[in-house]
Amino acid sequence: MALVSGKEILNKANKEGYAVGAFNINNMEILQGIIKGCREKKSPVIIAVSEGAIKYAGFDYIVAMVNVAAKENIPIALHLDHGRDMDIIKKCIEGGFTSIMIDASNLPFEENIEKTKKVVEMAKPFNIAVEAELGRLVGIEDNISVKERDAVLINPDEAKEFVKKTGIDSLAPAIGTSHGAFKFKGKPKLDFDRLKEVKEKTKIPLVLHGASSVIPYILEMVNSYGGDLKEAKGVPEEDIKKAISFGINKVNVDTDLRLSLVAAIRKVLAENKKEFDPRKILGPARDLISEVVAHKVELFGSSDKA
Ligand code: TD3
Ligand code: ZN
Repeated sequence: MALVSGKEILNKANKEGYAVGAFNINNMEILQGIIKGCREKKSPVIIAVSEGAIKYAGFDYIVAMVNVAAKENIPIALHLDHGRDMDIIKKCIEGGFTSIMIDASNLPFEENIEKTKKVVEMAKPFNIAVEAELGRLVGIEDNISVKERDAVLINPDEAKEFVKKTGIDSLAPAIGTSHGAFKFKGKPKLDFDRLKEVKEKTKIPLVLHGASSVIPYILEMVNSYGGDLKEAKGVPEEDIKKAISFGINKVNVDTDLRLSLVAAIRKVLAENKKEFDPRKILGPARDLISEVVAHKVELFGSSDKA
């Protein structure tokens, strides 16, 4: 199969009420781990690449690797995550990506609309899906006031206007998650009422950023083999399920893959002080990533949707 447009993958998920994982890659082992997990579960998948990952691995390496992965018998989209630089966005659109996120959420509302509209126009002739973001990605906890909440999270009426004016294919609403391994100090609290309202007002595929769970057994592994990430906390799996039931169709995961990779590497190195074969060090990391990804796509409901 050739790479598939993100539109195709997400419109089907929206129609049938499940979510597809968007997993970030930086190297070959992470990509192979993701693909193995999805192949086993017969799940479609979105391979997400940040501007930083493009700088790290090189644009041509990323595109070539993901095109090799696309020979698999499952639908795979190649997605630019948090695109901010118009030169990189242009390069991705012309260079074989099938999905683009334009992240202008740091700009004032009208400027976000203008910049997003430009990217929608650029992507249109290529049938590339465009995702944009509204609100700020900050962790929301139990004790936050309504006023504070309204100041940072997505406004459902603005969401409706934004979708209408830009013509985007999917929207990432800020509803209380954040990136990284330290999402909440207290009890996590996603704003599900807001999410529900955004879905009712826009009806398009919605994207949950900052959706890693910081899986307890992986964190335990990191900490018990020499790591020090004691206070790490992510989005509980039941909250992910709930978010999907309220209209999330794309779940972004990077941190859980990073933690899995590091947990496995730490274990091998701690248990085998004489080991220096990269295959013995990175192989178990790749295996653990595929195990975690297989578990996630089951949770997201995309198994057997390939
Ligand atoms: O866009 N991403 C991936 C890049 C974030 C940097 O880790 C996400 O929304 C996933 O967030 P996370 O940190 O929860 O995996
Ligand atoms: Zn994100």
